[in-house]
Amino acid sequence: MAHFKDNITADSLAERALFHLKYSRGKDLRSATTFDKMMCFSHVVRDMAVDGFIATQRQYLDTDVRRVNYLSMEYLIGKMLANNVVALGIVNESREALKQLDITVEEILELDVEAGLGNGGLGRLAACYLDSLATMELPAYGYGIRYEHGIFRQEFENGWQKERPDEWLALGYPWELVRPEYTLPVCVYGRVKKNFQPGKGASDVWEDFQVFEAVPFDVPIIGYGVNTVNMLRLWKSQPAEGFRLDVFNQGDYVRAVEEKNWAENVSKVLYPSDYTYAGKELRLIQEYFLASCSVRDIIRRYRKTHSDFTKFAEKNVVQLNDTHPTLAIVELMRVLHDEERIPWDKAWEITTSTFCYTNHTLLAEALEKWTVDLLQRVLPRHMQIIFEINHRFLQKVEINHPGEGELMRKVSLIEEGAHKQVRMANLCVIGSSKVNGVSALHSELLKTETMPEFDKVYPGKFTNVTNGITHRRWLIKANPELSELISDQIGEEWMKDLSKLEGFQDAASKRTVQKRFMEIKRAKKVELCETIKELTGYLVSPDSVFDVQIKRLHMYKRQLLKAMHIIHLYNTIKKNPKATVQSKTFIFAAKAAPAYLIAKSVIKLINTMAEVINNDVDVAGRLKVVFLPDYNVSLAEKIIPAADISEQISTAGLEASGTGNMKLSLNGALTVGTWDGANIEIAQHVGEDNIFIFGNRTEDLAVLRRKGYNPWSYVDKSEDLQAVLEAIRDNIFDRTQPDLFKDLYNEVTEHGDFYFYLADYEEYIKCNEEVDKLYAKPSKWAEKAILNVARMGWFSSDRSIQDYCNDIWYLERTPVDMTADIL
Ligand code: 26V
Repeated sequence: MAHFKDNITADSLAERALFHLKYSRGKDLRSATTFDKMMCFSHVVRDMAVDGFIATQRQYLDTDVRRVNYLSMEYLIGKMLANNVVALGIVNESREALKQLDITVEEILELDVEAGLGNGGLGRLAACYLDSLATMELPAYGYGIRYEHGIFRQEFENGWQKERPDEWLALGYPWELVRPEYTLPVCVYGRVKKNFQPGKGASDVWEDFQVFEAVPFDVPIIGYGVNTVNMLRLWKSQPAEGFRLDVFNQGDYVRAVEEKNWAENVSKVLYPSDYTYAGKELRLIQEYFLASCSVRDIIRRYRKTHSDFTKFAEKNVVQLNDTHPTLAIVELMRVLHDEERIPWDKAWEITTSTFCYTNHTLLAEALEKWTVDLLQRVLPRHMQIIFEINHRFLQKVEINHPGEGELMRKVSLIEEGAHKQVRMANLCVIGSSKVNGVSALHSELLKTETMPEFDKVYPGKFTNVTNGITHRRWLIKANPELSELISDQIGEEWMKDLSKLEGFQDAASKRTVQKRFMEIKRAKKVELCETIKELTGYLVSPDSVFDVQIKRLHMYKRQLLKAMHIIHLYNTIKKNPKATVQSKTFIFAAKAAPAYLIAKSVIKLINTMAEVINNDVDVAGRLKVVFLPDYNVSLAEKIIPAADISEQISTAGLEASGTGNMKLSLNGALTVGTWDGANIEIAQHVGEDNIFIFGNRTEDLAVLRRKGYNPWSYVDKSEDLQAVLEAIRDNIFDRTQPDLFKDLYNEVTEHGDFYFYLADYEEYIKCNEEVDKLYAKPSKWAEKAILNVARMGWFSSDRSIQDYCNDIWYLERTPVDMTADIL
């Protein structure tokens, strides 16, 4: 099939770039900065994407194909230029073309803009899924919010995290296309009036609302080596056109302009606290903003080829990325019932067959519950609809489960109490045809522990889709050297179909391959050393083991347990300066939610430790600690290929899946991990001999909890642990501030050690000793690392998307024909 990059040469790329330099940026080659060149080259690539984009949309329209609409409050897509150049297969042509612009690819890639419109795993997963959907030629739309400020930039001041605004749009974002013609109004506040019409009965009319607008910005998502270019549609809020300042606030012009600003605030900033739900009004409006305009955009598109709603659910599936866009369920009901006048039962049937819901965490503090009061005020008609959904649902439950009052109470959409609340997860389950968790363990716990009543009410609704990652960004792009080694051994088929990576297993025992693998690892470590020097000033050795823990900072992820291990090693050397300790560099990167004080203390502790340990001559050459600031997708792409050890040490049962664990293993890092989330499935795929598993399992912790867990029992029997805890309690790293880390000490002792640090401590230390023993046998180590790479094929997000297609979405592959005359 013809491809839209056919006929692209280095010369034609250079010519187009010079055209954009002149007419998009108003510069000639002499006055152009590196940034200008990056922007104009990105525009050249975007132009190519637009050709594919138009053909793709036309193909979907002409074939009236079933589509998936992925609704997510977060997308962590990271830098796009390199990814797009790889996807279009124009790497060599680009290199050549850029020479004609007197610049290298590396120089312009450095200046590409990182779109950080997400907090962590959930947002990055959405980005990997968009990549797979396009590559697998599936009809898909991503819907999200174009936050003016994405996840905050993290700086350290005296070792403490300081948040700075992310200004990713300040100099212009080359990948978006604004589409003002598809602007939609969004309504909030107001009240509901009963309207009686003779002969027609009563209907509920929402009135006196305030209106603002949603403008879509489309980011093309280019499939790898195919014609498909899907779109990520990001909504920006703005005051409604023709907003009458005099009407809005008579006389006081300045106040009126000020009040007009509230509409701009809706898409102003990403909420940076994952896992802690705060119940803020602006957040609710953001969620409704995404839900409302996305639903109506989907309807608008459907209407191009349909005159009624009978086929709506056949032609559309809407996937809810966690509960954040749940109001989409209610919004679709409102449009179908109130605006389209479809009877309730029919509207409900269409709605529930359209939606599906993915749960991403079992942590209670992340569960979204909006108070009835707030919902009533912001979205009065939606609150009524929620009550009606609940009423009808409970009636059915009563019939099928008579007398089960406790079950009724648990499945109700409304949590009773002083302040009644709407349980968004319950609304998702009731309003969806399928509900999935993100790893085998997590899905099982969701079904049996968190929502067993719903499993009883809806047998068969709960299912699992284990997360995956796109190997195109996380291997081909991030680690071209390792990719080349793989291709030398097994050819290039694996790039298209990661399950083919299996073939690389046979090379694991070959000395020559092991040697090349370790050389590549070292080269990636040398590159990272340079980055570490730039970011922290610390010099670390590529000959030390790189032990990596990179993820959001959360107590359940237990960065503090890693810190305790480091203190243990430090104490060991200080006590016996001749002790043989494997030379290691501990690398952390993590953002803490701005209000999560104890998490911020962990950052301060590790930074304080780093300063002492990295300057202590007694441990020189053996221990180094670095905390890299401002963890984001681009930094992950530099760290992951250089990692020897991947720390995945969450409290069992609490990490829904993890995806960093997959990226690290795919790049040949050995996992040190608990029996949690996708670690379990990684162990099953790479083999338990090729992973380091330690600690209490979910069921062990259940027993400990039941019996009454006492962290002190571990302290009493271990002098080593006592010394580690005292080091934290007394802050041996800075005696001038002895109380600094009392909260951390209390967390794992006095306050009950909610996350079982002490219960897992001893096994963790022993496990790390096993790691060192293995590292002392380089050939064995290399073999296991290579086996990790070779056996990770199953964790491609292509496989996850295939699972979604088979069990949940039922989409058809829709190749895009470029031969037709499109322009
Ligand atoms: C929750 C909340 C609560 C309300 C305020 C804003 C906010 C923002 C994000 C979240 C989501 C936290 C859930 C999350 O990111 N879960 C992670 O999802 C990954 C992808 O499935 C998975 O690999 C991680 O294990 C899981 O922690």
